Amino acid sequence: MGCGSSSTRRIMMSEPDCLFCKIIAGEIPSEKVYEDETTYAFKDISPKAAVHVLVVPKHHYANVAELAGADAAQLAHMVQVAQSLADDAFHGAYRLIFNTGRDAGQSVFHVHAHVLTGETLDE
Ligand code: IU
Repeated sequence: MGCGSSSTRRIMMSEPDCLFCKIIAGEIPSEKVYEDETTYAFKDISPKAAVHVLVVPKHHYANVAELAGADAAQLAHMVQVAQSLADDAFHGAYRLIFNTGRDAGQSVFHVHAHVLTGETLDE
């Protein structure tokens, strides 16, 4: 399968024990809010804002640094998806978070952007 957001074609890789790979494959249910060839977005099961969506590349990368090194266009596309979601939810205002590493709060090691929007956020 090609990667529409990248100038190079990339095989979508999934990890057999990865929770988000299973969600993307439909093996575990999720509340999908957006999907295209390379990217999947769904509601976080434990929302920290009125709208809390996780934007995830279909290809498995462990964290944002790994993604940025391998496919910067995919990372830019995820930002565009986040922007579009926030345009619809809250006049384009949102917080974008990539927890990276267990000590920073990362619990799922398939890179995901937390998009917090839908209400005025505390500083
Ligand atoms: P973290 O940055 O790796 O901690 O984010 C993982 C998120 O995945 C966290 O906010 C969870 O609430 C969320 N999540 C989910 O949406 N669905 C699930 O089945 C599981 C976790 I497990």
